[in-house]
Amino acid sequence: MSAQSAPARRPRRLSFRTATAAAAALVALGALTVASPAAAHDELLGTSPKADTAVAELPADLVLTFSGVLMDEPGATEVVVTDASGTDLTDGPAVLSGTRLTQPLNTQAARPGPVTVRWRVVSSDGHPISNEFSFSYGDGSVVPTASLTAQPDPSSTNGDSAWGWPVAVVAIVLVGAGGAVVAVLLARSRGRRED
Ligand SMILES: [Cu+2]
Repeated sequence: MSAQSAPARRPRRLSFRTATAAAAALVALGALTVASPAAAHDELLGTSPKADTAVAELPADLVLTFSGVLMDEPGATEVVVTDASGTDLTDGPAVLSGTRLTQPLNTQAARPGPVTVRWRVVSSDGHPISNEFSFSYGDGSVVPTASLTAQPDPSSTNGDSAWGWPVAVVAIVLVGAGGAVVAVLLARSRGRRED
């Protein structure tokens, strides 16, 4: 190693350290983003009527069952039930009892066909979770729910919310990118030591 080249390398070594720290931070952030929601949030275990099914009559109560005892605070729970024309089918506020959320329905207002349910609750860990599903009643055909996370899905590790999967994908990309940066930087520093 010549004396002339040493000063020129100092700033490069500093930026290498900074880049390594940034890459490590990305990896840690990605891992946290993947791990925390899946570990802590409650999940919607089932609904009555079931998602993506057809029922003969609209029941007087819509029931959502969760994996944990939901937080019962003013404004924490919201259930919006509409028919194909957008008519509100709820009959008063949803009633929360432990893990069960019951939403009375106005059976007179609904027209046969698809019914869309949008729900938002506060999980037992204090985090809001939300999603939507649909079913149909009468002679209406079943409209499959775009997001299938409202029902238990063995292939899913995160049934918390509609944006759970995009977040997981971004996190995985971040982890991959961070790992690649670390690998490139390690390879470069190894090459530098050899010269
Ligand atoms: Cu949580």
